Amino acid sequence: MTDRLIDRLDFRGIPLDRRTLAARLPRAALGAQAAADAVLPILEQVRAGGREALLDLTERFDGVRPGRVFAPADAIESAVRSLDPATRAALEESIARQRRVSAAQRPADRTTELAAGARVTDRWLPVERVGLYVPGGRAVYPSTVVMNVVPAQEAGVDALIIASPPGPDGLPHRDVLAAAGLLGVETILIAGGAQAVGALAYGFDPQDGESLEPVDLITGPGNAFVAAAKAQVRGIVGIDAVAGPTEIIVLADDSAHPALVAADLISQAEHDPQAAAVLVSPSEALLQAVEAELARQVPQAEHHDRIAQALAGEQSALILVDDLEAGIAVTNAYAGEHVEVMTGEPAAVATRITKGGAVFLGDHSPVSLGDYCSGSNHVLPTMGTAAFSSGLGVPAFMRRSQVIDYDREALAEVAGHVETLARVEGLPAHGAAVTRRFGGEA
Ligand code: HSO
Ligand code: ZN
Repeated sequence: MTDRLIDRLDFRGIPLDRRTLAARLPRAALGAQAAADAVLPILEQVRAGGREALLDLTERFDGVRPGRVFAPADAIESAVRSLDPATRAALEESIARQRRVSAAQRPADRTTELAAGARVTDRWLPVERVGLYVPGGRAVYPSTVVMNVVPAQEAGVDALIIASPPGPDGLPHRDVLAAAGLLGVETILIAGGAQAVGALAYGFDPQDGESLEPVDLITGPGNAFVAAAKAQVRGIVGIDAVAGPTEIIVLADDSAHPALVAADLISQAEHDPQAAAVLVSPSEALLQAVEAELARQVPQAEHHDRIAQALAGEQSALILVDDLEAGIAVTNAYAGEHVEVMTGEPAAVATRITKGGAVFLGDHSPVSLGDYCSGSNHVLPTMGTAAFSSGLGVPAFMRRSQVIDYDREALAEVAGHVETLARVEGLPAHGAAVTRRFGGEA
């Protein structure tokens, strides 16, 4: 940390290759090992001890021992009933927009006819059972319930289990219950942290009338322990991603409004002292104006301490580049969770932003719109993983399996090639399995 509000980095004149940029880009080294070590015994305790262990761990980490591990139906119903009308309307709008975009993502089965009687079909199937982690703690995220549940439903997932830690009343936050209720999710596991991830991955035997079948996939954001636990159970179950703190990178030129750029950087810094806020610009004047705006806006923000910490952290910076070309290269190398393009002709520039979890164009598409109500999903790849992965959406809740259907003539046509390749690989029984179908011995 420095005395500055936010670091200034000068990238003018440097080579823009991957290795140089990777070494210079502002990114915190997260101490994943400590969290990994901490979650191992917790996962083992849940695996071995089932429901009782889950209750013990909830008592230890959340300071409350719920009477049951699943939220009762009447608690969910009452949370929906007591939603204030504006919150309900906002959630319903968020759900409706998320549902329209999700429905459009449903992949279609596709059959390729390779020859007469030779067909391969790519068949998409939903994951059967999904556990959705919804964090508690510093912020309450009913919006995250929407972002996880809606694409899962549109994918056709059979069973959805939400896991979320209890507050002092022994239940997940009312707004989380209410969002689940609005979406028709009935199974809510009252558990957070690594213990919740363990319970979803391993399930538990019946005890006091409550049991859980293991899930196939766990999605949703969480703190370092949740992320470490997800990384640990990956392979036993699927996971969406190992999510890090939220990040925003803004690519802006002189045409950008400094007050808006600053407001957007602050909006994501508000999440977490570890959140990353990065601005890349070829305009020294813009960087200065944004810095002045930050100095003006941060003290006015309710969560100014957290925001100031996030901006002052090594993960945040204002970066000066030679020109827009260099700005695009730096932005792609960063591969941020959220990328805002605040330049002239943002749509044209954005076609060249090839690495970003979600890309927000121009003055009227702020990240906070995407967090709640754009129709896009806010569960997005962090820490540069946008280079090889996608945010949550319908495909994340589906699997593709291929169906192979050849008739006799079609098989005869390629039989010789199969036999040749089998011979080349020293696997003659492979060739024989084909030869036999035509009355031959291998
Ligand atoms: N910006 C967060 C999501 C969120 N924001 C939830 C508000 N609530 C990570 O994309
Ligand atoms: Zn946000």
